[in-house]
Amino acid sequence: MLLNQKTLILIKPDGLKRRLSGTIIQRLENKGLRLTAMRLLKVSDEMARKHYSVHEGKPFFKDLVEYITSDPVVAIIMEGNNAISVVRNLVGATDGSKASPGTIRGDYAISIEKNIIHASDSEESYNHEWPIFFSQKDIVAFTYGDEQLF
Ligand code: FUP
Repeated sequence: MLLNQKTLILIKPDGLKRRLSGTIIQRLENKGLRLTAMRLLKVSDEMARKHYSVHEGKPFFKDLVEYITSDPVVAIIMEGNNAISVVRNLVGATDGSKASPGTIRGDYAISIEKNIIHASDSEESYNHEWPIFFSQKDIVAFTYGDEQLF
């Protein structure tokens, strides 16, 4: 069990523009995850290329960068037990048309490009991703009033 593990979440432009930010944050909070940092921002070309650097050279890289920079995103760090795998399971498969019902993508996405949300897939990814969107001073330590219930 990885206690208080952090993960980087992006509500992508399609999620934001479809007014799904509140729903997505609610689903993650309901699971027992804690908000640790959050901001609304327009991703620059440089940030996008860095964030998706593992996909550089792949056929979809250009479209991916164009898409994530097209409109704002909500960038979030959430924290909790095994947060990286917990959030990946809640997010569902990459292709919304194949993601299981009950997952965020399964419930709200029907394509692979516009799939609503990004979430770190490993500690290595998290360590690469979070400094693109946040600095140390953005990380806020607090506890909800009901944490002993989770
Ligand atoms: P995920 O970790 O589920 O977000 O998916 P990946 O890291 O494999 O891919 C990152 C993003 O690239 C996806 F959210 C959507 C996009 N993508 C495509 O557009 N086409 C593909 O074949 C694979 C990924």
